[in-house]
Amino acid sequence: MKAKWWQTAVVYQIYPRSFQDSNGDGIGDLQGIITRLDYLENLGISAIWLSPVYQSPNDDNGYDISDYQNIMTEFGTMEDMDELIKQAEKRNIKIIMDLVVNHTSDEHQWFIESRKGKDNPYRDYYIWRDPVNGRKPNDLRSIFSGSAWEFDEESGQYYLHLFSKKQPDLNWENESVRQEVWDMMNFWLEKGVGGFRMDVIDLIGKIPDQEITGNGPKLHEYLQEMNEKTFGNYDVLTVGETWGATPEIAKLYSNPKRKELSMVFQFEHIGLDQQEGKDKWDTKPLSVNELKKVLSKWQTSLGNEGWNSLFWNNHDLPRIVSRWGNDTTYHKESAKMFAILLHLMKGTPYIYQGEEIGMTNCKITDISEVNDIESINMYKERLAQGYSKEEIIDSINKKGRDNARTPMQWDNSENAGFTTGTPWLRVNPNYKEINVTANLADANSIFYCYKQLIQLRKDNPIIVWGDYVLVEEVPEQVFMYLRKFEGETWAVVANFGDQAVAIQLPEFGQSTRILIANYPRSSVEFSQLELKPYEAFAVKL
Ligand code: TEU
Ligand code: CA
Repeated sequence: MKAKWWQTAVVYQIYPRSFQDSNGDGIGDLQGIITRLDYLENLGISAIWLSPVYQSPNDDNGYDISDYQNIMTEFGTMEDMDELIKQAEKRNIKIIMDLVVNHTSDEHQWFIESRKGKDNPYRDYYIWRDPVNGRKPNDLRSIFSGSAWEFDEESGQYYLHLFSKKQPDLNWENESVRQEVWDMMNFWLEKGVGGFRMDVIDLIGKIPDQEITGNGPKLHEYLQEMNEKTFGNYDVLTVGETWGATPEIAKLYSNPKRKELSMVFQFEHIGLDQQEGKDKWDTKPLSVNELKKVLSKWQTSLGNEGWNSLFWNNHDLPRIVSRWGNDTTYHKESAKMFAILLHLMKGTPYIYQGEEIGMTNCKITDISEVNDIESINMYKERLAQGYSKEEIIDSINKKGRDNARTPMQWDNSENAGFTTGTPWLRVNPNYKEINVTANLADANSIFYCYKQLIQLRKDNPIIVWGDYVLVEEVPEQVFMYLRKFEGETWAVVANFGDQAVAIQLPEFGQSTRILIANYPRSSVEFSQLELKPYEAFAVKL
């Protein structure tokens, strides 16, 4: 079958605020990104997912948009954006925009109008409700702590915000809202963008009066309308952020016959260290068996009715090498183990800025060091609930989003080469050892492991199309799977732990056709195979 370009692509996510500052104000910007396109071309990626760069008061660092068709002043101008699209295109790199249309900023013109009064033509662009018995309409909670209802004195009504108070939810039942979104999306498509990542798109079908938020009854109707009215006529990548997706739901979004999206981000694997029914802050140890089961389920459930995305990291998640790897003794080995394990699976891989050089979490000791509204709101809420400051700071160090947002570490000069000014968020002190320059100078670096994996995907259809089979007769900490395609079989083996482990699988024989490995290895003898801590490799059987 003819592959879609995004089925063989690897996507790189840039959080612009933290990627590269070009004018010394301590904030990353578009011109800074342009200066780093050669680096990304060298890595071999085919597309950049750009976190929001639109006008925003930055209550949620750009995920609160006040003008979808103008560039955030701190990031540059629309001319810079046009130049980025063009310069990327020259390097065969597409720009995927971040579409945040579940909500806007409260400083968007639509909301400024809407809150003027009940008879304003924009009133119905948002979700306003009367008090019930003098109280908020119902118990819907904001993901950023507290109630999802904010009282507006002016009109005596509440408005809905599933995120911060400055992020009022749009009313998707209103076809004028949908038309505004289509017009805005077509503005960007006509500029030649390569697609959209769709922020919390599973929420746009919400029915607030029934306290339904994700996967509402009209969600897929809206997405089919969106496809037909905007990107359906373009060869673009669309990926929905759908926290609650199961494989069955993922098929609804990504079955090509349904003309909705290319794929979704599901989060089942990345939530495995969260206690059942609790918040992200309430963690438990990861079970490697659970991880094997969940990832294998996703690898084998979609068939040709959908397409997987593959990721460990993004701007909302702690850095995987700190979260589930070993960012000390086995830093390089475990970072490469995650890369090898994920990039040889079926689906489109996403690399989050800094992942390719093994950037780690960055501990804080006091809430004053924290930028992220989600962490700050949780801190206040849990302090009021009686949690100790130590427990809360520990939660933030484990799962806080700032871990992913410390500036990109380019070299060992001051501020890691990110800025000549004062960085908006602290630079991780380990930049002296962990940085791009050091990686490029070391043939055995994490960077070259990612570069090799990206090239393997380009050269070997088995990675894109091969059937996936989990190998179960191995110790719990060993994650081993096969890929099979047109008579060829690859085995991918990963020791997901800091202890050496032996496996005996004589039926797999032996091979010297090592495709990639994170320790020196010239052959594999499966009848007696000793794996070093975090050892990972792929071999042709
Ligand atoms: O995130 C959706 C979302 O729910 C996350 O905030 C997640 O629940 C939380 O961070 C736990 O890690 C998207 C964007 O990726 C995020 O950056 C925005 O803050 C959010 O939507 C609102 O736009
Ligand atoms: Ca700047």
